[in-house]
Amino acid sequence: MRENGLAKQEILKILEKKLEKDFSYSSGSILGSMCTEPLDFGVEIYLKYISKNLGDPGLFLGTAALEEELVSEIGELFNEKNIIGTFTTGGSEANLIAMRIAKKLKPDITRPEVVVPCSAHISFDKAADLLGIKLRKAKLNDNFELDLTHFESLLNKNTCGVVGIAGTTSLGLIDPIEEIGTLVEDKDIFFHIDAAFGGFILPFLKRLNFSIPKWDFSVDAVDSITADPHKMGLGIIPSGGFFLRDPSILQKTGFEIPYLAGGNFKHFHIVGTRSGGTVIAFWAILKSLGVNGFVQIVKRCMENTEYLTAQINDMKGIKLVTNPITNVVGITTENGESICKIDEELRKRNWMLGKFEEFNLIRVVVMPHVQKSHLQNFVEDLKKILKKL
Ligand code: 0PR
Repeated sequence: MRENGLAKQEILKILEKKLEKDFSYSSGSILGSMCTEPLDFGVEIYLKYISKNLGDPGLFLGTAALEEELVSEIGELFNEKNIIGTFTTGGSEANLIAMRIAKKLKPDITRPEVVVPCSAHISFDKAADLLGIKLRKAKLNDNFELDLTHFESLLNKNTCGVVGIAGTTSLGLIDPIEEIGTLVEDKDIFFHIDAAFGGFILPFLKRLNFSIPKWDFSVDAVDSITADPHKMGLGIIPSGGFFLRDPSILQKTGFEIPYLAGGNFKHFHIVGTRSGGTVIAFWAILKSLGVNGFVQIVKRCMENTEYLTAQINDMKGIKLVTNPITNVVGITTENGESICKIDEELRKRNWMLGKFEEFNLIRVVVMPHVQKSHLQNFVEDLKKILKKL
């Protein structure tokens, strides 16, 4: 560390140079990310309230009340107004919280197991590792949908939780949540939905008359949901969300910090100090956009998704993995060859997509920052690459 500080201008100049290597959302090359540029107004609010700490809610009573208000607004969106919930660092922390609850509610199970589809996000592997839970992974069918019969066969006396995904990481698909619900009802098994990605797009797709199966608290067996502001919610990076139907679970399984200036309180969090600014910003984003604002954003994402899928359908050598039901497009080779070569060539041209080797697919996520002109350039490059191969 330097003895004397540097002038601000100088620091800014150095930073600009050092961060030149970063890709930017506005350039269009980030095509495989589930994050996006947060809404400008949200950024403004975040900067204004950046020092609020929800790790000590007794000191920030207004912010804590705002978080509750925001949770019940989201509850309405997810079809159950009287939920409780809290904001996290992202979907991974929210899923970890859900897995911990599933284990805690079943103290008599000495070797707890959770059943997840094999398309589940890596955060479930991390949570299982941290919590000493055995993860049982259910297979997918040839069409990449969950094999329910296999899922059911993995349930046993050690099962403390099951997970369904509303908006899978690789393809944006929705698991058969009602059917999983039927498998676990009357079994006293905790049922968690990972809608980290889908949470803030599915309700708006429904408004646009897309056919979206039930995935939220409207399914009676669903106990909790992960839904992330920093994905389709256009929230500050990082911000995730965890929502829970039964408030008594907080009393049964929450942590306590008895010594805080603001007083003792029950909470689910793995972290202590926690951003209030991201929560206030998301409150403001919902107020500013309203349902119709989100619907317009989602409509544009879907129009761009349709443009891309039509182009892929017209190309020789590659094909869609499935017909997208959200703004996630999976691309694979027509003849079953590895997709890696195409991915490599795309990267050389600065197109950054997600690559899922286990499913032999590359993923474009048509986020709000992706413009049609970006996709047109991408399609041109893709055609050139395919011609060369
Ligand atoms: N659940 C699902 C269904 C997810 O897709 C993700 C992350 C998570 C949970 C975990 O969320 P956090 O990353 O907030 O903890 N999905 C993205 C993915 O793995 C994360 C991501 C975001 C990756 C931006 C790259 C990127 O540029 O694809």
